[in-house]
Amino acid sequence: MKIDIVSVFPEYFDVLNLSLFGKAQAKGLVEVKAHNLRDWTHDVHHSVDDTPVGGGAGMVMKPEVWAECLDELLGLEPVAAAGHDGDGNMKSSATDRSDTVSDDTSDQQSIGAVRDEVDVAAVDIEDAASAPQASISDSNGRADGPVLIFPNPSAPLFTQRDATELSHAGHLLFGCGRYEGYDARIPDYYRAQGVDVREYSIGDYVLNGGEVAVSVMLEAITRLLPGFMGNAESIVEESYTGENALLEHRQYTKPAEWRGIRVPDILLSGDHGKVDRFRRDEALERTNAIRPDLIEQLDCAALDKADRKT
Ligand code: 6GU
Repeated sequence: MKIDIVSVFPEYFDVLNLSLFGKAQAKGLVEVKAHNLRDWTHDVHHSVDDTPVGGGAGMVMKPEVWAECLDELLGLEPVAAAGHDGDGNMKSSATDRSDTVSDDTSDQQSIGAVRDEVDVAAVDIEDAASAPQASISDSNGRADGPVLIFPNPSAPLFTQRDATELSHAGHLLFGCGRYEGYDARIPDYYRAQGVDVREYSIGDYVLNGGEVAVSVMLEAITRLLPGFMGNAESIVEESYTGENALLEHRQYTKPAEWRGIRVPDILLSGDHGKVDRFRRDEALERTNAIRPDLIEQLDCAALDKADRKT
């Protein structure tokens, strides 16, 4: 799986060289590269943001810089090509447009030229709210097309279902927003180009930027890759997986009694049927108490006869 991450703090992802993720890279399971968005700027200040149109607090990430970066990483033809080489120097091309190298960022200069050519799809909010957002269309392995993912606190929740689906992709490209977010035309534009674009929130709280959210999604996705984890079974049995997503039962190890607290006797009985039943009951009870929303989503057909009594 090829993974590109774009951020104004690419060093944040240095931790990916450690631990399980580092081993997965060494094994060739994943190939990760964190890019600095500012490498695609052309102005002396390397600016990536501007004030919100319509007013309001904070800054919004500019579409032009993102577009040059994403066009390149997605392997799309550059539209308004003011290129650059690896040293950040300008590389002139026949299609250079003076406005892309200017520090001036008036509204008319945004992606007007691009917008004229592309019928930006109207995004249906109802559709966006109902997961999955799209489908990675392959039956038995990697999909070819890249998936472009933007963390966004105002987007649908990222779930285990999304992690599972994305673990089948061949190329993931994460775009980390900072400040108050990114220009909404960026995802719209790439969707209109036929790119599989996802926007996800990781929970109902506010973070300063997309970096932490991307780390969370990346770990949830890559640990599902065959060979990533030592023990494949530990993946199957966990919470939120499978048709029947319940919180997991509680776990104990030896000794049977510790500081006066005993492990439940049934777990010591050696009767696997009883142990399974005990664990299943506990999973149902705990889910009902802690996450009743998960019980509501349960498929009734997935409950067995014994479950109905509890
Ligand atoms: Cl994806 N981004 C930010 N900035 N904050 C968040 C989030 C994402 N998900 C929850 N909070």
